Amino acid sequence: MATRETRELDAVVVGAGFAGLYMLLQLRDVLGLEAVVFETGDGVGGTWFWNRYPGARCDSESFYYCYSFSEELAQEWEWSSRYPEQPEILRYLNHVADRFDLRPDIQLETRVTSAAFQEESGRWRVETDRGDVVSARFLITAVGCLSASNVPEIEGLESFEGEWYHTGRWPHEPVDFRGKRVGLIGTGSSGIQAAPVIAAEARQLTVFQRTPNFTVPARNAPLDARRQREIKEGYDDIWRLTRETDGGFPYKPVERSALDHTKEERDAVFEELWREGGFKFMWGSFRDVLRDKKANATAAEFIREKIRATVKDPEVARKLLPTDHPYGSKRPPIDTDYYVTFNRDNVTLVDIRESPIVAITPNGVKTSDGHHDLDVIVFATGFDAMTGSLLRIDIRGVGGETLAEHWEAGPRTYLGLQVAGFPNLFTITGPGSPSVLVNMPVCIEQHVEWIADCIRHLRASGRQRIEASPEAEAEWVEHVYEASKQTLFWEARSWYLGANIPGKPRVFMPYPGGMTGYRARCDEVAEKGYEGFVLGG
Ligand code: N01
Repeated sequence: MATRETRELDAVVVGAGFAGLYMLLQLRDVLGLEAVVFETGDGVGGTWFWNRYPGARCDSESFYYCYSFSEELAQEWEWSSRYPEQPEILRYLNHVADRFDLRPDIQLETRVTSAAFQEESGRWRVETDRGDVVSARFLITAVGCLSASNVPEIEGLESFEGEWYHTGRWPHEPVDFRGKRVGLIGTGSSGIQAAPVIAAEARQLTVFQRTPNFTVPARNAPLDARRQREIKEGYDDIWRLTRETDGGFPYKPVERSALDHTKEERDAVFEELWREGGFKFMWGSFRDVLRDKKANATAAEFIREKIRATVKDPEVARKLLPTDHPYGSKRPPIDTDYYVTFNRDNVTLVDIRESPIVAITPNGVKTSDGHHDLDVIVFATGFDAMTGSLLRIDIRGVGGETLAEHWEAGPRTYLGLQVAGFPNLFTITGPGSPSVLVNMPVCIEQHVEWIADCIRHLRASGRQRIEASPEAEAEWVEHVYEASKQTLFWEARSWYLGANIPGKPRVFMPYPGGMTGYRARCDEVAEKGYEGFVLGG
């Protein structure tokens, strides 16, 4: 394990979530390197360690929201339900850490504070808040795309006399809402999962909504023995499909266009998928829902009709109707009983576009048209996505340039894997990679394996250094921008664009060109001797 003296290692991995655990396994057990993982939390699990809020569960289905690299692991692990709750996913990741004996090389409760590239040695000097100083050839970030939680600066928060929490930094001890008046700020995926669960327990729930969201029912259910068997027997097919599809989902892409069908025909398709539940509504309905405004409008209107039909009070229903962005241009949530929650007597919806939050007071939230008395405030206000978790580490590359300086006008990477001027730094699911637009474990495994192959290649060819060229980086940044222009993503103020963080540059951060093309491009780059990278040493 790491000590407080300077250690010489082959690699440092930052973060022990899905990405960090598998990266360690590849580095240590496949490549035979000496590596350490530094993890801030006092347990492994990353996102699934921190996001313990009520109702937190995966909104991808369990049978493909997991690792595929070990068939034995897949065969022996049994998911209880279609969408497992956060504790079950955390148990899975702990099982992985134990099963592959990863813990001896993971140092918990340790935040990496700085990493500086040493030009003379070609190594990274990494420091932590526990006083560790490590020298490593490779620095690999596995910090997660949605890890730097965003608590908005609202005047008076420090004066609030009740309890307040952020969904992404939820306490380990249960939070007791019984008999309490709870304010929930934010209606993204987290808020939409949390609202029904809090409403069922609290005396009163007040939901402060800035942007109404489109959400589709999850239809969670236990996995019965027959389904368990199908999943295990289907291992090869499932994972082949996830590698062949743009979203990393094991569903064959649909060919039909929403515009070639009558409203009745379209609605029949949407209705069937609404009943089935989950992301398939988006991927498996019509091929152009996410690409064509008119096609998108048909799905959006179908969901709005569902809201009108579900929510009894027409004024509340009106407030819940999303009208200012296309469906899917913000990351679409999946819910369990979200809209129906607004029929409860103990739930109030406050539209903070109509009556903005003015301040937090010692006993609640003051809006432009009144005061809401609260005992607890839950911020479901999201994250400084994709860049926040990297930029809070003081990372310095060649010539002492900081990553913050390099990314002043928005993140710049080559393939989302490397940054020009930061040799031997790899960013798993970094900005510029499909990452958050794709089933995460699929793109994590692709990155980890690509990075491991790259390091293997370097060692086999006697090289010690790899760095994205500024030209390749510039071309990739342009390519990501051009690909994003073909989509509807620019039509929303979303965290994909950094629009949720005041002052953050508006850059479309993930790569929207699809996982299959992206995977092929990464493979081609490697086959061509790491085209676009400069290899040295
Ligand atoms: O965060 P969000 P999230 N005042 O940014 C509002 C993943 N995830 O934690 O839309 C008032 O989506 C904000 O309003 P607006 C998933 O990728 C996965 O919910 O910006 N309100 C919005 O309503 C997801 O996309 C799972 O106008 C403010 C909300 O807060 C990502 O994490 C579960 C505000 C933030 O929504 C983030 O989701 C949960 C302010 N100052 C999350 N600032 C799975 O199940 C922000 N808001 C796998």
